[in-house]
Amino acid sequence: MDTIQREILEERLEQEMEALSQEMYGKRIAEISDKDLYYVILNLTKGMMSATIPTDGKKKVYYISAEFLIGKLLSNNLINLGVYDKVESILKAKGRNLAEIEEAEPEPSLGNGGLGRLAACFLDSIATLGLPGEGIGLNYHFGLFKQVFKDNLQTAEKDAWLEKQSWLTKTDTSFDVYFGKKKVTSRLYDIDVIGYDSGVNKLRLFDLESVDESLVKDGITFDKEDVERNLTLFLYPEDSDEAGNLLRIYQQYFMVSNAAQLILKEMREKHYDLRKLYEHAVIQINDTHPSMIIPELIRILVEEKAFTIDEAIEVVSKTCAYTNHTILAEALEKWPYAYLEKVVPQLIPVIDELDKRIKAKYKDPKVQIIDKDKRVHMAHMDIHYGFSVNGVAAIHTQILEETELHHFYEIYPEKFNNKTNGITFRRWLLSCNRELTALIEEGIGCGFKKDADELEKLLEFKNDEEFLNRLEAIKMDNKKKLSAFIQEKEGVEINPDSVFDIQAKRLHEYKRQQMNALYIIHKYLEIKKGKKPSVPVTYIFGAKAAPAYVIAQDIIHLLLVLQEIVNKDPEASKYMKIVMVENYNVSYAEKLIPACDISEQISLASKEASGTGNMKFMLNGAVTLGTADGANVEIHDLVGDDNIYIFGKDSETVIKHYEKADYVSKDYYKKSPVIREAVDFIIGEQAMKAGHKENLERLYKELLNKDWFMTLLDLEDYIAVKDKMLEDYKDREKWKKMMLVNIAKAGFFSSDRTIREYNRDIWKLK
Ligand code: CR1
Repeated sequence: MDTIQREILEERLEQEMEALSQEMYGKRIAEISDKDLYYVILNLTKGMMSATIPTDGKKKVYYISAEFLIGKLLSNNLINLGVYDKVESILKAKGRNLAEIEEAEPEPSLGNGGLGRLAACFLDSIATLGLPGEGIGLNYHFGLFKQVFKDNLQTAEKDAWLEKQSWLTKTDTSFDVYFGKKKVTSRLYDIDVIGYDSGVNKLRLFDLESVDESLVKDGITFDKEDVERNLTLFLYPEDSDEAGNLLRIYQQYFMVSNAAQLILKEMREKHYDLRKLYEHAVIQINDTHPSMIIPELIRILVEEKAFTIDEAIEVVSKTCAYTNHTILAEALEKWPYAYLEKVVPQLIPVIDELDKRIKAKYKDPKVQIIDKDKRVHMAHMDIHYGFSVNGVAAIHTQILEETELHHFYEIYPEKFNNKTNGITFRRWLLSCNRELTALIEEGIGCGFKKDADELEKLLEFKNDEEFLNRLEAIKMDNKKKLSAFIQEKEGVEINPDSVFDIQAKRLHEYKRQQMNALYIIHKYLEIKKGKKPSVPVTYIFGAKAAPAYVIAQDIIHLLLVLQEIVNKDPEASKYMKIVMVENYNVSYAEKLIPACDISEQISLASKEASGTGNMKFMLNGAVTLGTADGANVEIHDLVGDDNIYIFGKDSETVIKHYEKADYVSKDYYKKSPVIREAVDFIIGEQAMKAGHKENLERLYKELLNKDWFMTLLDLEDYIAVKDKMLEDYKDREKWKKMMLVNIAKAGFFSSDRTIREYNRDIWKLK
C-alpha cells in the first residue's frame, strides 16, 4: 500500500472500522466487547501494513534466534503506522478506550528475557531504518510458561497465547526436516514487523505441522520423547535429563534446518549465485542456539549444490556472524557428541571435519570444537567458522577479549567487536509512557523520535522549575496508575507516595535478587528495633525462574515470604511494602518501568553481559542503583557520578576472586553482625512460619557455604549506598534533576544506534 492509499484509508478509518465491526459481529463498535473490538482493530491494522522494504538486488540480514520476546503488538503497530492518536480519538468518540482494548490482546510467549527482548527491539530498528532483514525463529504454542504463585511458591502452567485471529499469518511455505531418517514437516507463519514511519519486514516463525497440544498434561509436563508431536510446544523445555537435552537439540536443528531452507529458497528465487551467498545474505547467530546453521549450510552446499568442502566452508564462514550474550559457563552450550550423533547424524561428518581442521592448526585445548570429553562447543564453532564475534556492552566485550575468549582473540583479533545493546524507544517510551513523550515533545520538538540523540536537548531544562515539576507529576501519575493495577492484579495495596524501588528481570543468582531481599530484611529488623525510615519504600519484583533452577525458586519463595511477613505487619507496613508481581512479562514491564524511581541493576560485576532493563528504566526517568557491570558502566560514563549510584567490587576484583577461588562467604557472615542478622532471618522463626523449611534452609546454606555470586561480598556497601540514595530522594530538587539527566542521556541506548553499528561493521546492507 503506498502513501496516498494510506492517507485515504486513514480518512476512511472510522467507516472501515464500523464496516468491519458489522461484517464480523453484525454490531456497531459501541456495542461489541473489548475483545471483539481488539479483533476488529487487529484486522484493520493488518490490512494497513505499508510497503515492504525492497530487497531485490540487495543483501539481507537473517537474524536467527530461539527467542523473540515481541510483546503485544497492537499499540506499537498503530504508533509505527502513525495512526495511534487517530484510532484513539475515533474510539473515544464512541465511548471506547484504546488502553482497555489493548488489555484484551494476549502477549506472545516467544521469549524468556533480555536476549529475546533484544531480538524484538532489533527487528523494530531494522525495519525503522529501512534495512532489509528478517527474524527467524520458532512458534512455541505454550511459550516459556505462565507463572502462578501458590503457597508462596512459583508454579508453572502452560502459557496458551495463540488465538485463531492473531498477528500471525499462515503461509504456504513448508519444509521437510530430517533427523537422520526421521522426517517431520514444518509450516511457516509470518508476523509483519512495522518500522516507525518506514517499511515492513517479517518475523518468520516455523511451527511443526504435526504438533499436538494435547500432549501437555498437568502444568507443563509432556512426553519429551515424542518429538514428532512436541517440537514447538515450549521454549526451553526442562533439560535436567537426557531426553530434555535431546529435545533442545531437536528444536535447534528444526529451527536452523528451516532457516537454511528458507534462505536458500530465496537465493534460488532471485537467481543469486550461491558461491557469493555472502553478498546477498548475512546470518546473525543470536547466542549459540542457532549455531548448527553453520554445519547445516555446509552440508547442504556440499551434498546438494556440488560445492567442495573447502568452498562450502569458505562461503558459509563469510556469511555467518555470532553474538555472545553471556560469560556464564553453564550458558555456553556444549552438546555431548553422542547426543548430536543421535539427533542429527547427518551433521556429524561436517562437525568432524570442522573440528579436524582446528585440531590440525591449533594445539591449544581451549580453542577446540570437540573437547577431550567429547563435547561439542557451539560457541567455538561459531568463532572459528564465522567472520564476526561481538559482545553486547563495552565491558562485556573487553572481558571476552581479555579473559573468557582470550585464546580466540589472540588468533582472530580482527573478528572481535563490541555492539552495546539498545532498546527501541517506540515501545519503551512512545508507547509505554505517552505522557512523558508528550512533555518531551513540548520541550524539544519531535526530532528525538527519529534521532534519539536529540534527547540531550532536554538538558536545557535542568534549572527550569516548571518543567521539572511536570516531569515529577508524570512520574507520580504513573505510580498511581501502577498502584491501581497492582491492587487489582495482585491484591496488594501500595502507596504511590512511597519510593518505588524495582527489580524486574529474569531470576538468576548472578542478578542477586537475594541481595535485595537481604536489604529488605535488614530494614525490617531496623524498624522492629525502633529505627523508622524517613521515607516509605515499596519494593517491587518481577521475575520468572527456570523450573529446574532450584535455588532461583527458593529466592522467589523468600521474596514471597517476606511479602507476607512485612505487608501483614501493622507497624512495618507503614514504612515498607513488598510486591512480587505474578507472571512478569513485557506487558507488565511496560507498566512498571514508567513508574519506577530506583532501578535495581545489582548483578555481580563481570556477570551481566549488558542488561537492557537498565536502559529502559533510565529512559523513563528512574535513577540507577547498580554495580559497575554490563551497560551500567556506560550509563555511568554518560550521566556522570552525580546521577547514578554505583556500589560494590569491580569486575577485576571479582574475576581475581574467581581465579584464586578465595572468596569465602562465611567469612563475611562471621565478620559482620548486620549480614549475620539478615542471613539468619531466612531460617528464623518468623520466616519458617510463613514459608517452607526445605526451601529456606537450602537457600540459607547456599548463601553461607557457596554463594557463587558473592552476595555477601557487596551487601554492606549495597546497604550504605541504597540508604544514601533514599536520603537523597527527599531532596526533590536534586532528584528531579537526576531524572532529567538520565532521560536526556539515554539517547545512546536507542537500538537504532546499535543497529546502525551492526550494519556499519558487520552486515553492510544498503
Ligand atoms: C544477558 O544476560 C543481555 C541480554 C541481551 C542476556 C543480558 O545481560 O542484556 O542477553 N544473555 O544481550 C542471555 O540471555 C543466554 O544469555
